[in-house]
Amino acid sequence: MITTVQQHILQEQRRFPHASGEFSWLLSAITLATKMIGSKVRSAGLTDIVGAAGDVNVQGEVQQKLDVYANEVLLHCLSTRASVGVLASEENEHPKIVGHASDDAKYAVVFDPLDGSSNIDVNVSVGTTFSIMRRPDGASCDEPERWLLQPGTKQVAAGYVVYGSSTMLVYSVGLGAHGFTLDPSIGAFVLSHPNIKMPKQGKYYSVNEAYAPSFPPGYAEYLQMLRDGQVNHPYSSRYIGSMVSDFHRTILKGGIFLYPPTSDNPEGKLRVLYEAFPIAFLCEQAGGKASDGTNRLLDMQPTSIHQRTPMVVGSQVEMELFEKMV
Ligand code: AHM
Ligand code: MG
Repeated sequence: MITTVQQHILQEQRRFPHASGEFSWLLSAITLATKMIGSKVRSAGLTDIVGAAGDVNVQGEVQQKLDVYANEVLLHCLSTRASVGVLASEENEHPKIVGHASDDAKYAVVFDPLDGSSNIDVNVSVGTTFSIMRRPDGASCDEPERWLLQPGTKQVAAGYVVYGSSTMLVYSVGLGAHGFTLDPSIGAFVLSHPNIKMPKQGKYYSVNEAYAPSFPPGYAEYLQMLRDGQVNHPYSSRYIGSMVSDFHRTILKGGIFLYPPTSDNPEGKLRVLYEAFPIAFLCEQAGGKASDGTNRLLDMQPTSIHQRTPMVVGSQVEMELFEKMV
């Protein structure tokens, strides 16, 4: 028997006594949009869509870069859901207050429409990340910051889609992390990885080692210990440079992914709201741990929409050693 993501969301919703169904309707906007994005990503080499936004193609049409397309699709699909009042994207400086944001809109959605998009030109996997927050009591439509700037523990749902050798969606509403693989023959995300549990320990660490000289104290020694086999076995490294793909491997195989502060990015590179929070949420839901380098990442109280943070996520064994050493 197959379970589609739509069925799965409805089943999860039944566990909440007052569920109205509008939340599953909201999530269906994300599955629709990501299927549209996935389809464009699949044909990226064929359709002139690779390259800089604003270039004019042979038909004289202005080309749209894939990340611009992905952003527009998500904004459009989510704007049609009456439960959504505020949208924020990596691609837009300011949040969008949705036109019909009547007084009953309940949710804010934040996303990175196409993370790792510099990898598209060379046919490497990219992804979409998203997080959903509930509107705080009394927050009006013209104060979107109040909707958005909440600690990661307040996420009501989060997830990512990885456009890899297959397209996969991993999401959580706080009842475990579940993975779905897009079956292109029927156009549906089908449950393939129920209740993902990250192994307690993995074999790989994942970090951009070119920046190692500027990592804060402790990081170099920590990575050395992993390499030396001082933690049960010697580690190998894997770094795609596409966070969703690097994390997807980590959640399935265990290990650790780090984006520490560096001299170029002293606050880290990844964005709190739509990159770090959803990944940290899924990591914890799968039994792993997530840190901002010092504290539990999900406890962070963001102060601006595009704020960055150092990020370290992974399996229990690696994370506990990290907390001790760094
Ligand atoms: P982007 O949102 O501009 O695509 O940047 C985020 C990406 C992540 O996917 C990845 O983990 C990181 O940048 C890689 O950065 P670096 O090249 O500095 O290692
Ligand atoms: Mg990004």
